[in-house]
Amino acid sequence: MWELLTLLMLSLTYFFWPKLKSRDAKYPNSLPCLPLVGSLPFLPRDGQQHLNFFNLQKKYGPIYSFRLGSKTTVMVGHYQLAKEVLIKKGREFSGRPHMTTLDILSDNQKGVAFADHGAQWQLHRRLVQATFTLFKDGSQRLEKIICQEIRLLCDFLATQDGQSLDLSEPTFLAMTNVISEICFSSSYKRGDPELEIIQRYNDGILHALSQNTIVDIFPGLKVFPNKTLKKMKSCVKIRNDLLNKIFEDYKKSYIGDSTRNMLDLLMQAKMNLDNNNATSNQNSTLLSDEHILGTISDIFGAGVETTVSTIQWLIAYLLHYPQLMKRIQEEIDQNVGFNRTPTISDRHRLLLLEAAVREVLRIRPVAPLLIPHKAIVDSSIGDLAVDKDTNVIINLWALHHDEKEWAQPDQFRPERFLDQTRTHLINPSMSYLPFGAGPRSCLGELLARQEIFLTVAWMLQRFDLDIPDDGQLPCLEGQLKVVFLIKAFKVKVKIRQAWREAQGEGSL
Ligand code: STR
Repeated sequence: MWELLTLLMLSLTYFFWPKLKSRDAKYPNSLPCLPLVGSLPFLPRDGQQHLNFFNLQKKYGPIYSFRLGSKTTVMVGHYQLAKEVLIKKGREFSGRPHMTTLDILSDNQKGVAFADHGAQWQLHRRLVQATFTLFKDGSQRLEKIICQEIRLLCDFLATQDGQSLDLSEPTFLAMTNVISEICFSSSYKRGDPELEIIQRYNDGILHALSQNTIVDIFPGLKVFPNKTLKKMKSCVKIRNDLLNKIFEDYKKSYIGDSTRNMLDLLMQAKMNLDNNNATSNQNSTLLSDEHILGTISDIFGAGVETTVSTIQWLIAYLLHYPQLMKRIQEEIDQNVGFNRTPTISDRHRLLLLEAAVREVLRIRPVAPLLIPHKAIVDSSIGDLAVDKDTNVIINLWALHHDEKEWAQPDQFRPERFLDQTRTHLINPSMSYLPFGAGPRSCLGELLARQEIFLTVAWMLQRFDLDIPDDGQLPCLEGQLKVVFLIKAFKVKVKIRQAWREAQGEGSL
């Protein structure tokens, strides 16, 4: 009996013990590991993930690893190593791991954000990039589309003069419309019931992703009922139904002769592939309806939640530092005045505002742990070996809060991004990658930077933003739901006296 049990234990240990690889290769420091469960018992469960992983650096150094189930994950928390992963060896680390929740969200790695390295990901990434070039200039100029939506947003805020409201709602409408113009050349009117559906499934998806479900660690467990997976599935279904309907309606009127938006580009690419590959069907499957939907839904999801969140964070910090808000308003008054609205070319003039945008992307990065990467070949980071199929997570939070790189990293100080004379923007540290870098870098960086800058510039030109009468300041702690979200808060919106006076005198 005992012999049998010992034999069983030994063979279990053999199968689940981290395999010892090549004898001389040095691997990253590892958290303790037990058979079967790996490092699970040694990983902190409470509190913010990115902070926990940052704290573990004190004990294990800037790069360390842990095992969950049968998967090894390497955590990287220093910019030199992070740049090696993202840029220098970007291709080698451009894979994406399968994760149960993300596989549901991406319909098994379709689309761009969560698709593994390969022909499909590359094609779709290129098509999204091509879409953004459609909006470079002319009547469809990105700036024009953004300003059109911000104008509506500000006109709405003017109707709320003196009231306290949650700005995320009207901002959500504006940003959804910008992305909807880019994807389908269409937009929503305030109050359209579809907006509420989008808002609800976005919240549901983000919530489900924040649950670190056990099935992502032990995928075998997904056969059992699980609340988070159920919620994810239902939200994804609602989203797919909604986007599919837009897609089907669009197809009915599509004649294939225009390229105005992302859906046009995707459908045209599909037709070209179909025509060229009459014999082999290989390539056109990369652009099946499901694949097209995958990419559209990634862009739709990524384009809204991220920007709305950053604008919210920036406004929250400005409420905490009213002096700074005043100075930004003075800068706008001096450089833009009241006879015209701010444009993207004002980024060279509104330095304090631009510095504040950069600082908020540092202190509250949109995705503090980016999206997990995966080594697609045997590789290395620094002088440490990393085997094929190892997951690699970049702790952007650690980079942005590195005390060696940032003086008092927990303080919001836009001046860091300005030179001594405050007349030039500078890059104070290399330890700063708010949009990632390399082959997986953010596709929407340009769009996001324009949206954030313009929205806040327009708002501050026209309104004073204040804490509501109950004196409640926004909480700056945040909650990691893939996107690092701020807790909802209200802002009192007042039309500026100077604006009123300028309006009275005519112009604009
Ligand atoms: C937000 C909620 C939603 O409805 C759909 C998506 C899919 C794309 C996700 C997006 C999410 C959150 C932000 C992500 C984006 C892809 C790239 C972006 C994760 C979950 C970032 O890396 C910040």
